Amino acid sequence: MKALDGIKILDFTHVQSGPTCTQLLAWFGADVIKVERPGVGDATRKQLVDVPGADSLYFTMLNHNKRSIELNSKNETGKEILTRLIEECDVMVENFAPGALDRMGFTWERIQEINPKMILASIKGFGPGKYEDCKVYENVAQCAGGAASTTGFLDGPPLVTGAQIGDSGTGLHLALGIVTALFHREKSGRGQKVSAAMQDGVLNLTRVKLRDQQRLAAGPLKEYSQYGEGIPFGAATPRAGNDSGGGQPGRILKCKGWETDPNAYTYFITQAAVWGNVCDLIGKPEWKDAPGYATPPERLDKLNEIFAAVEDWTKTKDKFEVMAICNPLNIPVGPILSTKELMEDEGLRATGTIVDVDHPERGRYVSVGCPVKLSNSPVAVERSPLLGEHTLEILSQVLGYGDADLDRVIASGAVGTPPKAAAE
Ligand code: CAO
Repeated sequence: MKALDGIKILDFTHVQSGPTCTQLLAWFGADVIKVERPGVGDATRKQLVDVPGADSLYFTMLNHNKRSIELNSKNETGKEILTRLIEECDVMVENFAPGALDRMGFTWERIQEINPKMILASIKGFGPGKYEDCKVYENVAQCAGGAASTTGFLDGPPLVTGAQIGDSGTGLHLALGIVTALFHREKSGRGQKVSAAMQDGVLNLTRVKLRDQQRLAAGPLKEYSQYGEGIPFGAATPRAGNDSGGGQPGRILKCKGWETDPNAYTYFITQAAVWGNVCDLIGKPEWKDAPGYATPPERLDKLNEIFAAVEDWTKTKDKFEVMAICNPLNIPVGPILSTKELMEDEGLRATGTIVDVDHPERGRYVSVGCPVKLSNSPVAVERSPLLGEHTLEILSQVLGYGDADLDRVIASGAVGTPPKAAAE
């Protein structure tokens, strides 16, 4: 039995943010019924296509373990089916542009009338306020949520990160909101509305930079490289390159092979507790007790000099040798791993964090599996559904439609052309 066995999710999500959330719930055992526009489906099915005629990796990697029903929610019979699905399901998840659900006729008030126990979970770009009507994609959220202004180097423009903190990050936040609302429903007997705005999700993940914004009032941020370089601070938290965001100084440093390999780098943290080990390792034992070097505050204006000396050492080793040597000395380091190296990592495959998935249209592909492991609810990653693959199954098994109902529904055009009709 899986943790969320018995929970039915009406999945009205598309693109990345919402599907990330419902994929997690599916991995934890919920029955996720993905509603897609007949003949079209989630736009990502046909975005960034690498195998002609097959669902894209963008779609397959975000929609594992779900069932797909084609349903035109603007058609009268489609609305009837959607109403029945709302009656049967526990949670409805959507990330339409603001107002789209209302325009379909399914306001929060209407949904509560249909099923008072329903949890309606929504992702929007912004929360209530001046931007609430805006459509938002990943990088807009990274920019509006504070991440971009604090990412990059001091002398360069703001940067977005490859980690999809706006989409997948908000999906994670929403998943937590949903299971919390399910837990609350056990006691209250009622559903509720769960909202997660992408700007809020990014800001939550950028909170240490708001910490630094307020610390500026007390003087320069001494752990930032620019302090040691004598560059004055401005009104807002500056971009800090690869400086550590915490209290232990760290940088990305070159390793052996950096001239030709763009990922021959390591992250290196000069944690105060192992300063002596760092000094011995890099051939600077005299720094252990030297005035100006012995304590963390004294070292703050010398971080460039110190990391240059550490880099002289890391450049003599490859990034895995750095890891092998530093770990026994309790020095926190991390190799810069490429996507190729991660895909081939045997350890990640052993834990199910990287998985191979077979797909009837595209063959075998690699995906990220569930990053959260529950000891009593193991995850088996199953391929994403083809468009409308489960339309008839859902109508008959979940909604109890008989043959006459199915004929009527198919004739109405509300569910596209499921296999039964296609065969006739
Ligand atoms: N049957 C009938 N109509 C359907 C349907 C279905 N099964 N599914 C969707 N539609 C309709 C919607 O009702 C909407 O119609 P109206 O505009 O007439 O009300 C229309 O399809 C388009 O929906 P949309 O506006 O959500 O889609 P879009 O491609 O124009 O915008 C996006 C996409 C992501 C910018 C927008 O949905 C959005 O801002 N979502 C919230 C934030 C978010 O999640 N962003 C992250 C996306 S991942 O990077």
